[in-house]
Amino acid sequence: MRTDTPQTIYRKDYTPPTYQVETVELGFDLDPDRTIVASRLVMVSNPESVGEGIELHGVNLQLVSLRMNGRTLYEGDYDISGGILRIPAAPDRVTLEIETLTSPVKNTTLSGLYVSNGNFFTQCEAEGFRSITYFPDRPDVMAKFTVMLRADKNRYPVLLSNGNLVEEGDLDDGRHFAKWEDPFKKPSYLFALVAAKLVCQEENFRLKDGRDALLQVWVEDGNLDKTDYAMQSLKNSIRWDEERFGLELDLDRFMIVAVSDFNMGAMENKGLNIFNTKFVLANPRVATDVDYAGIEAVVGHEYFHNWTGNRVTCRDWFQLSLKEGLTVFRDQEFSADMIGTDSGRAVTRIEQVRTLRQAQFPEDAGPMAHPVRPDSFVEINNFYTVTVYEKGAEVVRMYQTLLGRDGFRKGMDLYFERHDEQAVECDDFRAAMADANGRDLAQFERWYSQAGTPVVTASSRYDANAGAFALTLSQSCPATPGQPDKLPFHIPVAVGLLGADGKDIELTVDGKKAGATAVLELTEPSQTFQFTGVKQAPIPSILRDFSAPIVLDYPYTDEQLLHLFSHDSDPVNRWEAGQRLAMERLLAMTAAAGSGGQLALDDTFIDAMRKILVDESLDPAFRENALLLPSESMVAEQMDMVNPQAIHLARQSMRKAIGSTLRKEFHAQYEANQTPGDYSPDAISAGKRGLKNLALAYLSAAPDDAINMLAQGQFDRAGNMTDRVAALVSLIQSAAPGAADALERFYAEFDNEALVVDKWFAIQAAAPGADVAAVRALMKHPAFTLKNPNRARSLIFNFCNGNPAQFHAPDGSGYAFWAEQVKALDALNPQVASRLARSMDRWRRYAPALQAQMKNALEKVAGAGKLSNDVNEVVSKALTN
Ligand code: B3K
Ligand code: ZN
Repeated sequence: MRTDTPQTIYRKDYTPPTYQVETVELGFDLDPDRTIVASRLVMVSNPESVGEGIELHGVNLQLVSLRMNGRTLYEGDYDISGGILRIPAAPDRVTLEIETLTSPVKNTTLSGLYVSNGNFFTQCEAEGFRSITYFPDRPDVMAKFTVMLRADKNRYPVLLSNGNLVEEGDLDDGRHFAKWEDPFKKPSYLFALVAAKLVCQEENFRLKDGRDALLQVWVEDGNLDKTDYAMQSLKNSIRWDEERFGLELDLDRFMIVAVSDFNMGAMENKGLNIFNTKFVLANPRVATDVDYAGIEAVVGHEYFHNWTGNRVTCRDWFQLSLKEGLTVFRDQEFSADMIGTDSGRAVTRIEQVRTLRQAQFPEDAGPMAHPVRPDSFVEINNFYTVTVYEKGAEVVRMYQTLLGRDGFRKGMDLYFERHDEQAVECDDFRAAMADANGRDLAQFERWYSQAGTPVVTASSRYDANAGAFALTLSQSCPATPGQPDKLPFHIPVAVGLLGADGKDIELTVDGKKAGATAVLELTEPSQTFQFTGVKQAPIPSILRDFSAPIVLDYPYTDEQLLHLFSHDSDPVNRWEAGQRLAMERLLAMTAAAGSGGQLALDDTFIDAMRKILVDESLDPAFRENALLLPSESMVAEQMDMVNPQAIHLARQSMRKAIGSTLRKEFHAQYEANQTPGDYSPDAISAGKRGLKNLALAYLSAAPDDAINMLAQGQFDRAGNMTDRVAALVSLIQSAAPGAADALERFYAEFDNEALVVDKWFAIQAAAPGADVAAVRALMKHPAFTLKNPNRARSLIFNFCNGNPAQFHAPDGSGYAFWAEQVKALDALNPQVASRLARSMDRWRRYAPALQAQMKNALEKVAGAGKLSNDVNEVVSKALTN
């Protein structure tokens, strides 16, 4: 959204709305070029407000008429400026009737009311509703909505909105109508409508209280063979929320609608979730295991919002993590519970830790760093971040770690008891957790107010005579923009001690028995915890299950890490030990590669990998994760001066060394983890495929004819997309003779499946040989378009973020390309453009020659005229912070 001067909005400036809206009646006469929106608002002045007059938001609207209590208002009775319509003099109770005009087909931003494949959709969070009609478009204004939709019956046979369908019928001129009523009051960001030619899979589902709810998954004709998993995930989500949190579906009907043009994953509109097709459509032919897992997680996430977000919503957008952090935590727990086993849970936890390190830690250390509850923003859409979502989920998880599962549940119950149908703050959630458990969580507030990733430095002393082990934990947190100094956090640090036999030592901490794992509460800058009754020098396993989103610094020796890697009963720390061993070596090899030295890898490390690989007592999914090396961007995060090509060289040669040394073992695992028969996305089968395909990838790192044939055979015969894609990637990675042909065949086979075509672009964008010229050539392909976010992401984002060695080409061609694409996207869709703009966040850490060119590219974008607030905020923060 463009305004003349970008303004910073501050949390401290919050004031309550001057009026509340009791009821909204909306009438839509839908036409792609010219949609008329008639709105009737019953508003009452808010006794809690300090301001006066009525304030309605509106952008890009053509006002046709405005009436207050039956009387037409003329300019002078109201004024419109800076996206706000003000009526200075208004009685305490008013009825406003507003008519506006919009052109959905011209709306390329995919926010507000827009057209995709000829159908109408809306996206209102965060501030899209104001481009549909004038309204107090803020989450603390909650109203009851009634919606009348009118449209051509042939072109738009399906008319949907929030809540219950109360009436439908035919009109003159081939048009028809549907009237929807949402029984719950809601903020405008949860409004939605769909007018489209779609088909649905539907089912009645018995809720715990005995009611039947109608569940529907709506898709374009031809996609009904891909809706089963979304439907199953929806039913699982409903059941899970009943069982784990006692929360029931509060509507008679719950709809999911898939749309191919969508800015993010999905949207939790009340009773009418709108989804990116990527998170709905799946069958074994077109979707991978990762896609299936994504569908389960996102369907769950949006469904769980029905309580955490919709029934209890945010007072203002600074509180976004109140609903997002909590709902991510809930979807994480849901996915883990769906697997059901402890080791399965651990694998999901490892994946969460990887996301945090890969994306959130860099954000927390970069120019856009912000607290989980930000204090200011220019464009709120820029703050739907990994910090608000994933770090926010970690903050919620820490309550559960500190209070236990039952204590956490008590806190949730109290939260709903106090705040149902209210718009509240993060502090209210914390208060519910504290009060329900009689705990003081005052210091815990700093997780919401302080940005940056805390560093906990640990040191230990063992006194053999006294049988005492002392663990000293000291915390600090780096400065972040606007926050030079930090106060100590309240950090739960889960710790176990391993004996020489690899077993857990029963713990007594500060005089109290604590079992195998003690949760230490670090609240001071530095604290020492005394473990007694320790009969042998132990190896500490610190931060088990990744109990807090911090960086742990402990002077582990290689021997200790190898011991933990072989024995730790905590699977997350067992994995972590392997990651530390790998990272040390990657850094050393990168340094060697940078100075033209030898890239050697020690046998001890390879041997440790071998042991895990062949350990049949471990789940395949765990073994896959344990053998997966830290990504190139994770290595970059560990360096003060990043040399992307050296990192690439180091990581590739490490993969090659492991692949060739463990060739026999990888072959054996490849054979042992086949999944014959019908495809099933369950965690065990997916884990086997994961390990098998990891084996293939390692083998392909040191390829020969036999290995190329193995990949080719898998590509030719695979019965599912997971194996198909893995084989294709291996062929391309090893530059096998059949690679080009396989790519061509893959496209020919799936050119009708947009989500598979996205994969086809993505694989090529991330291929080691893909330089800017190759990406530019792919942009000329008839299937490429910047207008579809999935397609733009598949090629351009995957190149800029997923192919660092090429993106950071020494000649600066990657940066010039980035600048061009940010500008081109910005003219169409600022939200998508602004995400791409973030690729340059860490420019200050690159080697000087690269750094200068990155800065130059940033300045080029910043200096371009007519930039959106979205992109402007990101590039100017990158240049100043
Ligand atoms: N709440 C939406 C995200 C809206 C993003 C607006 N730029 C999806 C989700 O988190 O569930
Ligand atoms: Zn969400």
